[in-house]
Amino acid sequence: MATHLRTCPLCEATCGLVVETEGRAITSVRGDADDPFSRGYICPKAYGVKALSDDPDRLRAPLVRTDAGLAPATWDDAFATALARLAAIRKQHGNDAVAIYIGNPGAHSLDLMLYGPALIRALGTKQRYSASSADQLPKMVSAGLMFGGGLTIPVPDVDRTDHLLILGANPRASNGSLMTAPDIGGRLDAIRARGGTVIVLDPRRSETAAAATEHHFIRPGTDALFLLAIVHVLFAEDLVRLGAVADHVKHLDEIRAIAQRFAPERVASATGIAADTIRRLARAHAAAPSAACYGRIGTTCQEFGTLASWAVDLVNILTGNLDRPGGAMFTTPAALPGRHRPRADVRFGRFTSTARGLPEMFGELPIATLADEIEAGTVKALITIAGNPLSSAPNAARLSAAVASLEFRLAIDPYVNETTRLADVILPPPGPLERASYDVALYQLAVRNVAKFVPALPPPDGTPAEWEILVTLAKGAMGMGAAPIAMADDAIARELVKRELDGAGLAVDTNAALAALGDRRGPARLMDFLIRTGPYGDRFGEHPDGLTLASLLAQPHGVDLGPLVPGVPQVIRTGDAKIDLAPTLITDDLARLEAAIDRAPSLVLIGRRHLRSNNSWMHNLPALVKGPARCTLLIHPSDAAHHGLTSGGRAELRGRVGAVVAQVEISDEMMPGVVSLPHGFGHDQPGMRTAVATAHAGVNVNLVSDDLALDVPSANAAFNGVPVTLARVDA
Ligand SMILES: Nc1nc2c(c(=O)[nH]1)N[C@H]1C(S)=C(S)[C@@H](COP(=O)(O)OP(=O)(O)OC[C@H]3O[C@@H](n4cnc5c(=O)[nH]c(N)nc54)[C@H](O)[C@@H]3O)O[C@H]1N2
Ligand SMILES: Nc1nc2c(c(=O)[nH]1)N[C@H]1C(S)=C(S)[C@@H](COP(=O)(O)OP(=O)(O)OC[C@H]3O[C@@H](n4cnc5c(=O)[nH]c(N)nc54)[C@H](O)[C@@H]3O)O[C@H]1N2
Ligand code: SF4
Ligand SMILES: [Mo]
Repeated sequence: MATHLRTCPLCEATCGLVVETEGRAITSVRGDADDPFSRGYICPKAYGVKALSDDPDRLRAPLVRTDAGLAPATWDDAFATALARLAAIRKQHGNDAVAIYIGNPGAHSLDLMLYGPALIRALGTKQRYSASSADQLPKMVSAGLMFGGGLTIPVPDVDRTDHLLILGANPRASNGSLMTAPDIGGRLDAIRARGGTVIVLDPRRSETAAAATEHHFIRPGTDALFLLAIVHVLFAEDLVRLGAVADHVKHLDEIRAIAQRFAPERVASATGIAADTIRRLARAHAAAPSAACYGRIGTTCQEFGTLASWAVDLVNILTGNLDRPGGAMFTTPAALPGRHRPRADVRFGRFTSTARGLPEMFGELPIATLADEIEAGTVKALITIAGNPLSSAPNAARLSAAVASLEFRLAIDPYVNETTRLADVILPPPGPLERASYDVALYQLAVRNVAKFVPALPPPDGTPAEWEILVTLAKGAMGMGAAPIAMADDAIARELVKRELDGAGLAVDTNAALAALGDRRGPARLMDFLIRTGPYGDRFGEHPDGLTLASLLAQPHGVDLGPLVPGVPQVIRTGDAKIDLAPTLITDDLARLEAAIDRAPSLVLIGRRHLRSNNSWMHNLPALVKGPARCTLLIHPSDAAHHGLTSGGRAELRGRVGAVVAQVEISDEMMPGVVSLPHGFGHDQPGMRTAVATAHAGVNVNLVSDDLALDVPSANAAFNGVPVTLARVDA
């Protein structure tokens, strides 16, 4: 029997877990009361760690396609097949014929964060995709242009704020996103308990809205209009105060001029929010001792995602709340790759997609155009890692047909799901404890500065760790298949160290740093380096009491490095160190927003999340799918009556690209004119090996979401606000 202190990898909250094992079996999972960040909190999904470990459908060995379908194979054979097929395709069609897609768990996996880039570099392909362009890309674009870094995203300082304005987020179900905050429900309760205010704008009275001080229905896709009207009032009533960042912003006059166009009266009917309510909310935000504005999926996965993401931060900046306690603040993460690179303006479009000419952003193309690239013949093979794009991408039917037509498909994934059922080779990562963890990405977005490293348990004999899978593929793709993994890992470590030392101002050089990292290998060595060169690090002896991996290992519950601290101008990475209030790529999109003011689709579709679910991949865990069906079409009673629908009955939901038949659930928590269907369902595709999920299949909402409905500046998928029609389906 053994006890392990872990970090839950199942959402962005990074809760500390105490996991007990007997042999390889997990016997219990509970919250770690001594984790300084989560203080014992866990949600029901934490038990998913045990369920995942136990799941008989989770792959323990590779599968390779034979005439009889996917069949078990040895690791050597699976790697050999994958590398030979990829090599042949790259030789015949060039590197760009192989596309790679990294899904959401990539952001939660240290192995993938640190070694995914090595595989991408080895493949040398421009056809790079990820779940980012079906998620937070609009926020990355606005943060990149305003603050100089795609993840230089201000985080609401929830523990100290007096006033929190939430748009399009439901942290009481999602446990928070782009805001790492274990027990976010408790933290929101605390705002109200100390006399503060929580205001939610959402087309659904979500769990978060229901527990807020105030909730207002807002028409999907109109957040930018609402927020610009707030900005209008701030200028009109002389409430603009830049506070601490006053000397660090540019283009304030442009914003004043833009705001004039968005009087509350002009946007009231489009947003569904009365002009006097908008004025009152603007005044309250400006008057609060501290206030934060926060937007999430409802503001990014929509037609005006970049404008809405930008406007969220305009409100933070113009009310003096950026970079002040209780406002929206930047983190000071302990470990952050790329932190010492020189200031430079973010640039997009270094290359474009071949079919639609969409620009590269942060090195990637938008997932909504992958089907175009396959149909155009540019892409012949697809590697998916920790992703299920045939479930999660818009116009899933078209993408499925395109992926089925490819010459070769490789997946790194523990399940045979909607996407991997089509794969030619599937390489499964080991179990949830058999990986190291340090949340490099999520701690950059945490509401406190924290650090916690968890070592990996060794996988069963003969089973590679996920980073070893990636390194094996990377060295094979570089024609160095015979080189030992250790040698390739040394080369990867040397490259990272060399790159990161450039500009770090440390006395140590690459060789000395590598020598000081000793005999650690894999993610542990890279993390030791990143922690030591970070702001709390020992800087290889310059600050002997500073953090190292060894000192983190000695504090296995994690380390609290304190509340967020002001960071402007150092954190601003734009070329001139100024915050750009009016980037042209964003303001150029205002004409499209204004053209939409008078448009009034009669019925639109939005998404939602359930506490016990996680995108498409935790529906095979019995404890989490128990209870009433989750994949229901929520509809307001008046809309249900209009379409002759009854609760428990069925309705055909149709958009431009397709239709699904969903179970109806009538509820006045919906705004009239808006229906909600969650994503990540439809687990009844032929060839899937997910017995529990298939028994709770639901339908895939992305058969209805439109791959042409994009947020134009970012080309991110607009899942929310899809125009739809409804028809009753009789049994
Ligand atoms: N209509 C609609 N569509 C949406 C959304 C929406 O709100 N509405 N949300 C979008 C958002 S925000 C996101 S993030 C995407 C998610 O889209 P994806 O990332 O494409 O899909 P997931 O369902 O997260 O699938 C994750 C996959 O990773 C596998 N996996 C889990 N852990 C690991 C691991 O450690 N290693 C490896 N190799 N694999 C692992 C799982 O088995 C699963 O197959 O969906 C998007 N799609
Ligand atoms: N339990 C659970 N937790 C999760 C996930 C999960 O699937 N399940 N997924 C994880 C992932 S990948 C992500 S990205 C995060 C997402 O985290 P959140 O963004 O907090 O997640 P959602 O619950 O989708 O909340 C989005 C809200 O936006 C509303 N909305 C839709 N359209 C609009 C609009 O146009 N304007 C406004 N103002 N609101 C709108 C919806 O009604 C919904 O309440 O959650 C993560 N955590
Ligand atoms: S809130 Fe997220 S990190 Fe915490 S236990 Fe639940 S799933 Fe895990
Ligand atoms: Mo996401």
